[in-house]
Amino acid sequence: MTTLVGPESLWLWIGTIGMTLGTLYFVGRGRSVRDPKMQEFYIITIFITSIAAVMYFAMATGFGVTEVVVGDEALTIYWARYADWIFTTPLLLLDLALLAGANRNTIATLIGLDVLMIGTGTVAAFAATPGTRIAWWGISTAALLVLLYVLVGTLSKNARNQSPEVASLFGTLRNLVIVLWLLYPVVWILGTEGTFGILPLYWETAAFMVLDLSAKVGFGFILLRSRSVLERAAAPSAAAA
Ligand SMILES: *C/C=C(C)/C=C/C=C(C)/C=C/C1=C(C)CCCC1(C)C
Repeated sequence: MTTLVGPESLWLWIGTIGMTLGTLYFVGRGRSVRDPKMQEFYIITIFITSIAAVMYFAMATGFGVTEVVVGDEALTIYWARYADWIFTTPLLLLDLALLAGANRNTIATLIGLDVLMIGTGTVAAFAATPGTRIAWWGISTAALLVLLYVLVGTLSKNARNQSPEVASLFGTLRNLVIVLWLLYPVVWILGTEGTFGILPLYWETAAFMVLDLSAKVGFGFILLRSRSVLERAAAPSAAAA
C-alpha cells in the first residue's frame, strides 16, 4: 500500500503527541479523584483525548487517509477525522450537559443533532461531485447551528440553576465550544474537502490540529482545572429534576 501522507504529517504527529500528553495529564490528575460523580467528568474527558490520540496516530502513519475522486481530481481525505469526531463530539457535549445538569431529553437532543452533523459531514467528505459535497456541507452546518441554538437556549437555562461557580465555568466552556466548533466548517470548505482549493492540505491539517487540541485538551483542562467547582456540579441536587 502506498502512503498518501505528505509533509502535513508534521502536524499530525504534533496532534498525536499533544493528545497523548493531554490524556496522560488527565489520567494523572484523575487518579486521586474518589467522588464517582466527579470521576464521570474525568472518564469522559480521558476518552475524548485518547480517541483523538489514536486517530491522529492513524492519520500520521497513513492508515486513516484515502483518496476520493471528484470529477478529474483525486482529493486526499483523512477519513479518520470523522471516526474521531463521531465519538469525541458527543462526549464533549456530554461533559457540558452534565455540568449544566441537563435532563435526558436535552442530552439526547444534543447528541442526536451532533451525530447528524458528523454523519452528514462524512457524506460530504466522500460525495463525488462538488455540488453534492457543498449540499451535504450545508446540511451538516445547519445541524451545527441548531445544536448551538440548544447550547445557548435550553442548556444555558439549565446551567443558570446551578451554583454561580458552575454556571460561570459552563459559560466559559460553552463560549469556547461556540467559537471553535464554528471554525470547523469554515476550514473544511476552504480546504481540500471544499474543492475550492483556497487552503492547501498542509495548512488545513495545521488548522484542524490547532482546533482539535483546543477543543479537546484545552476544553478538558478548563473543565477539570477546579476541583471545588466540579464538586458543586457533582452535588446530588444538580442532575435531579
Ligand atoms: C474534537 C473535535 C471537534 C470538536 C470537532 C468538531 C467538528 C465539527 C463541529 C465539524 C463540523 C462540520 C460541519 C458543520 C460541516 C461539514 C464538515 C464538518 C464535519 C467539518
